[in-house]
Amino acid sequence: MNLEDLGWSAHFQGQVTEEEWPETAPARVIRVRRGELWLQGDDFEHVVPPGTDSRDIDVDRPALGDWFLLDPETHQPIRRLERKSILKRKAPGTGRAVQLIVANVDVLFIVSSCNDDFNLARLERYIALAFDAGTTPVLVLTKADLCENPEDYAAEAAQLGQDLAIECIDARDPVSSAPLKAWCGPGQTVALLGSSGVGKSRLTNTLRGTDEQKTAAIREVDSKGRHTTTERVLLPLEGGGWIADTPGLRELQLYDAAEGISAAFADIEALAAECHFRDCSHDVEPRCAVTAAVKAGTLPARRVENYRKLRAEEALARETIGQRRGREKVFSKMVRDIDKDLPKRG
Ligand SMILES: Nc1nc2c(ncn2[C@@H]2O[C@H](COP(=O)(O)OP(=O)(O)OP(=O)(O)O)[C@@H](O)[C@H]2O)c(=O)[nH]1
Ligand SMILES: [Mg+2]
Ligand SMILES: [Zn+2]
Repeated sequence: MNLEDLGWSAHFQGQVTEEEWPETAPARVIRVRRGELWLQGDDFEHVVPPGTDSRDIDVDRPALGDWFLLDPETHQPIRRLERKSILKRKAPGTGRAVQLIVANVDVLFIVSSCNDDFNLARLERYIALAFDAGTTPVLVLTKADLCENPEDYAAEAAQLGQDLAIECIDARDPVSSAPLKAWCGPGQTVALLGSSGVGKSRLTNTLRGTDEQKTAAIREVDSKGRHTTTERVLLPLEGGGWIADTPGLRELQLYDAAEGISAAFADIEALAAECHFRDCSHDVEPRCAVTAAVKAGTLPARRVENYRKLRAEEALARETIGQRRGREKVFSKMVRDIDKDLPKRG
């Protein structure tokens, strides 16, 4: 396996000095299993045991897809290279923890099915997530074969962005899934995200021509998946790219994603620039270009509502991040002051 096939590029090479290069072996995290990091180098594999670092807010923790420089003899990690992109979300629950999903992804396949799973507001979250990470979103609508009108789903999804790539497929069928190969070229890293049961693992298998990833039929009563995939893994594609299969997400709460939200709602932000009031909330204000577009029927009210909701969530999260930083500052000053009071040693 050569490093380019693993996704190595000028972005990473540029972070390694000439002196350092002969003294290190680069390797990529291809599996995260109960805190263990499985590293793949050009001619070796190495497993790093779970770290003791339990800081839950730390975005510097290792993630699937990360690149490390290792000691060429012992294969111990020396340092992690700066990421090209990181897909992250607020960890489920009420805490403030961030969950890192996959690093160094080029293209995000946002997978949903042409059934009850399909939800525009949720798709908008995924699109914001993709843009925030600096990856290209592709909407993959599976189970087109089980649905009479897949084109209706595609047409609805087209509201979500003019240049958005949308593919309706039967994820079990290599011919139907073939258009997705355009994003899976040599050195490219593609990640799959979506609810449980939408066919992420099935599609992974189809694109790879294997049946390595376990899949399971969804529950008949409510079309919900069974959370079959339980670990994140990066798998090689035939054409030289890599694909990350991930466990289905029950919810997607954005984390520090203001830029992603702006990019996902670029149409609304362009209109907002025309509003009479600079701090217009596009609600009750007069001369609001956004509500005017809704009235004219050129912008769905649903979309504006979700935009406002995501922005409000973001504002709330931001406030607490700020408060937290404030607390940390006070705390570290306290520690310094305590230090000052201690008798000098030696
Ligand atoms: N008919 C049809 N079945 C599909 C399609 N995509 C997936 N399936 C089936 O749907 C079920 C769920 O697929 P999985 O690949 O396990 O779903 P997943 O997204 O990986 O689910 P989790 O691992 O739980 O997150 C399996 O029985 C698949 O064979 C499709 O496009 N058409
Ligand atoms: Mg799966
Ligand atoms: Zn307005």
